[in-house]
Amino acid sequence: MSEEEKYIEEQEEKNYSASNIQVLEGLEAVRKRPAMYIGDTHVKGLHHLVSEVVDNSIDEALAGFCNRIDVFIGEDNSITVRDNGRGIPVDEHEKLHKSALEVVMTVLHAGGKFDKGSYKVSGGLHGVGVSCVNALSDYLRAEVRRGGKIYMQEYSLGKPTSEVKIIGDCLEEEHGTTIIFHPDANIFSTTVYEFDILSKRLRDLAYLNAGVTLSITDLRTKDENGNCHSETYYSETGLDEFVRYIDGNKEALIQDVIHIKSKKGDIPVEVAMTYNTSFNENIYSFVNNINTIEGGTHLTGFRRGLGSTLKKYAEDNKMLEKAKVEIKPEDFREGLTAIISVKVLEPQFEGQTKTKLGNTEVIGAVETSVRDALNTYLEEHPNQAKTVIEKVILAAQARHAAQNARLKVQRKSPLAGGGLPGKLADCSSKDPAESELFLVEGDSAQAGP
Ligand code: 0RA
Repeated sequence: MSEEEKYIEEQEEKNYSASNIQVLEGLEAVRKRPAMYIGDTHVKGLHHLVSEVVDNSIDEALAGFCNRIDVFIGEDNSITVRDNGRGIPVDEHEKLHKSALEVVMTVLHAGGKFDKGSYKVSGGLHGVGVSCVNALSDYLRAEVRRGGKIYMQEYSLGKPTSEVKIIGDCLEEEHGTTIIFHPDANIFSTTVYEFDILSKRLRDLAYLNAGVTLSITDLRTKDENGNCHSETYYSETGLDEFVRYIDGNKEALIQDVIHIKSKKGDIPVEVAMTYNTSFNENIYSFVNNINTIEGGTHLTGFRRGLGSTLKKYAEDNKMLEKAKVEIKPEDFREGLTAIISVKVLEPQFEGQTKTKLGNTEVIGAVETSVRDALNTYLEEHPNQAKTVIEKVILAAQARHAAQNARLKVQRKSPLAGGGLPGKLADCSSKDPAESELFLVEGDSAQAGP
């Protein structure tokens, strides 16, 4: 048995769960229990393979080495992801004595192994690296442009079918990685890619990573002019444009998108927010570019920062005296559209779909970032501040009116079975103006864009 096989066997005996794979593991484990690594083996898991590869390219962009990622859906439903990052290293791996390219492609490892200290998207949700995609593909080809040479290796079911070969020269300044893979029909219930699922993910990534161009081309389709269906996404300002995109043609309450960008400790926090005249709350949150649809500590921090800052501003400026109603946390969010994006080195994902951030240190990081930046904005924009506070008060008053109306109807309803006891009914119809102003911490989840 080789050193590597021994090591892998040792690790497998320890039976690591997907959440704490910190060490090398054989790709056989991925083929045995694919759902554990990519969520499921249906439409979602199939598309997740593309995300996994693209996320590696995004990591290169986050590290500052890549600004272009192109995706192609092939006629046979193969996927090509091409980036202009540094290119996967091809030199010999210290311990395993083979090309680093082969190690990256054939050994399962958690993110951050090579580049400790960077915010690896691929260390995120199911982030088990591109080797996982390799394990679940009946064919994969990796091409690397680096140092004036083009390197290539091919694989099937995660195993190399060729050496790492030099297949040509490129310009010295050219660099990048191209991964071509075809999903294994023995694993997936469908191997047909949907353009819209992939394009939506790439669009989100463009907004979340300002300055990176992402494109998708569907080589299966041709229009009457012989052109393939293709979309290119690029955002100059990132989250600001994301918020404007989400609001579409809703009527703006304030013209500005408030942009908050700071770093608390080692947690970069970015928020963009605005208000429209609707009654809906629209908050999307991301951790390491992953849409946390169940919310979590970053969302809690945002709500606290927003609520406490607006409340204090309104109190300090004596704007609440005429409100005569209690204001609840959700009143601060009526008509709000916001994107919260944080980067966390070791994210803990919890919840039913593992899309709820659990790291408690993130609450304070987001809360103080939001409080500081929002305070500055309110001080500098008194007119907008007044408009927002007035909307908050209106939301509270409307909520009270609706509640009172509901109670009235319920008391009159024969279904109430003789109605509520007189005392309780009296109590609940008490003038809301007499009740105290208070803040309750809400904890409802959010939906994806
Ligand atoms: C390991 C180490 C480095 C980069 C990558 C992997 C890498 C992986 C992928 C997958 C798709 N595109 C990629 N680009 C880069 C660090 C590179 C270095 O230190 O030179």
